[in-house]
Amino acid sequence: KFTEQERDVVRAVWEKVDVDEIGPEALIRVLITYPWTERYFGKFGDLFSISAVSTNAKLAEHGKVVLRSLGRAVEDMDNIKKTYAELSRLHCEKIHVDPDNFRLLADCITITIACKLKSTFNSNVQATWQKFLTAVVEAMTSQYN
Ligand code: ZNH
Repeated sequence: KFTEQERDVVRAVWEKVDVDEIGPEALIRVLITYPWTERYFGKFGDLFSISAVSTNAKLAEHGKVVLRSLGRAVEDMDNIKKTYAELSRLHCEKIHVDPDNFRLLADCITITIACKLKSTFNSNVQATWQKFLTAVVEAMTSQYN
């Protein structure tokens, strides 16, 4: 499904990603841009104002968890669906996340990474990275029925 060249591109992007920085930033962008996503994070406390969002430690920690989990897909690009089968079930059955949100998060991750990598994130890199994240989104959606 992925060519050797595409794998190299994805790995090169991932090497430049600081999970502890990009994770919280991307998740905060989701909440700011799509405010209804706050409903999933009620137990993290008050996220209502942007300043509260950007200083919420639990939310930041969760952003790291989500992004770290993306590393598993980078490591095994042939088995992305299998890698996320259990997580997909968890989001469907326990957390009840509307799967449309996976695409929104993926886009916010791409924006956050692009803003960091600047010119390194050229059209070719963007297209390959997007293809990779689309596979992740599909895998996260795979156990919904
Ligand atoms: Zn999620 C959880 C991943 C998306 C919401 N997540 C989680 C976890 C992980 C993840 C790893 C942990 C689990 C355990 O613990 O076991 N996610 C993920 C991924 C993705 C996601 C990979 C894509 C790509 N999520 C998401 C979204 C949302 C969410 C979109 C919404 C909006 N998650 C969530 C929640 C949770 C999770 C709410 C739970 C948290 C707590 O509780 O802590």
